[in-house]
Amino acid sequence: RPARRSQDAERVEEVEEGFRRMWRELLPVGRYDATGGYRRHAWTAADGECRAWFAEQARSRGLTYEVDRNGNQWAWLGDPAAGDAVVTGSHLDSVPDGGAYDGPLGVVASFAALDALARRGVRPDRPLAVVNFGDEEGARFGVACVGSRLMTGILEPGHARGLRDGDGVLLADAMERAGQDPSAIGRDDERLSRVGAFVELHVEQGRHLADTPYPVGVASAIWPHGRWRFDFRGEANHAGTTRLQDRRDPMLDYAATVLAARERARAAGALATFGKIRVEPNGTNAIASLVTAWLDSRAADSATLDALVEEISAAAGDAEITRESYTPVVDFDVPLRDRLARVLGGVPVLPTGAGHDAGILASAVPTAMLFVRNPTGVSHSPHEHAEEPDCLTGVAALADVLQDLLCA
Ligand code: HGY
Ligand code: MN
Ligand code: MN
Ligand code: MN
Repeated sequence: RPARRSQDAERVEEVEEGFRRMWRELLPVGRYDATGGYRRHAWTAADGECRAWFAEQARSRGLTYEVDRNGNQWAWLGDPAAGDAVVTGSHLDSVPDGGAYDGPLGVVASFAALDALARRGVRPDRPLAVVNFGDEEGARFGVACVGSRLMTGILEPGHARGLRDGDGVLLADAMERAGQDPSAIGRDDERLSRVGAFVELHVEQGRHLADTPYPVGVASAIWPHGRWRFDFRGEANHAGTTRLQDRRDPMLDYAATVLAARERARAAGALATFGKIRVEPNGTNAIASLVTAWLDSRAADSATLDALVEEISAAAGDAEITRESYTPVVDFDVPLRDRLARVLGGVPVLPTGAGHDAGILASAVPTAMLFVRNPTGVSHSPHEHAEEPDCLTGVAALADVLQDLLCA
């Protein structure tokens, strides 16, 4: 009995060491020294390094490695074509100056969970895959979850190819330069039909678990959310000679809209954020000719969200407004999420305002999410954090869930 226990402890120790090794390997990739945050934008060199790391994880475990038509990476245990696969994973790209955990924790935990299953001697009856969805954050081309949206047909391939980054580079060209054929992107029913269930582990981006004794929770729903571009037009002129009454300064309309968004969101019990702007000509001593600002808005239900964006738009005067993306409410598969909560012995089930590839996959296959406790709730910031013991509990929880799904 004691001998058995120490063998089990050794196996757990090996899995945990593997987790730490993978974490150490990824930590320097795309790190921005000034802040300690990450810039791993889709189809950049840093993203390429993350993708090479993923391919190496697959190779070193003897898994079958594939890149799908939409640039998502897959590592398969078992026959990919057998069908009814259990798939786990997340993303490796980041927001500008993002944290280390948002995305990578789910991918690293997925490989570590596979290691745990191997050490437990689990022989799956179904294929099992780890996936890295491409361009989850949409930090470069503006639309989030590009890889999963293309695969499920939610994003039209022609529209995706035509998206441009801040330097005017087409998504199609960026993909091509990274070795991915942009003419092949689009809905991938064949691949989707192989997936029986998808489970994404993610660091919690909020404080639901922070004040509980639970290091892991299960997601119930994702708030509806979207992105809108506001173009406020004015007239460039000299800052030192143009009388105030003669100016057409779009910065004023922009500022008024930001304040209105804050006030209307507060009144609606919802969220509205202007986190990115572009100003032309962007000179200190010139009145702006154009302010482009991006609104990210989210609410518990779509009626509230739609009404809020309507009100903010009304406050924006004659700004030109373009909806760039919209994700309706996601209710995760109830039998699957109940099953996860049961396997984990009754953990909190919580909603989130953050978007995920799991939210996109949920439209096509039974999907669930696990959240790992975030002690501060901070995310999309270099200060994002999760305690290592909580991450390791997440790995064990994911392994338990996968084992249950694979062997039942
Ligand atoms: O923006 C989001 O909600 C996500 O983290 N992609
Ligand atoms: Mn994120
Ligand atoms: Mn994420
Ligand atoms: Mn001058």
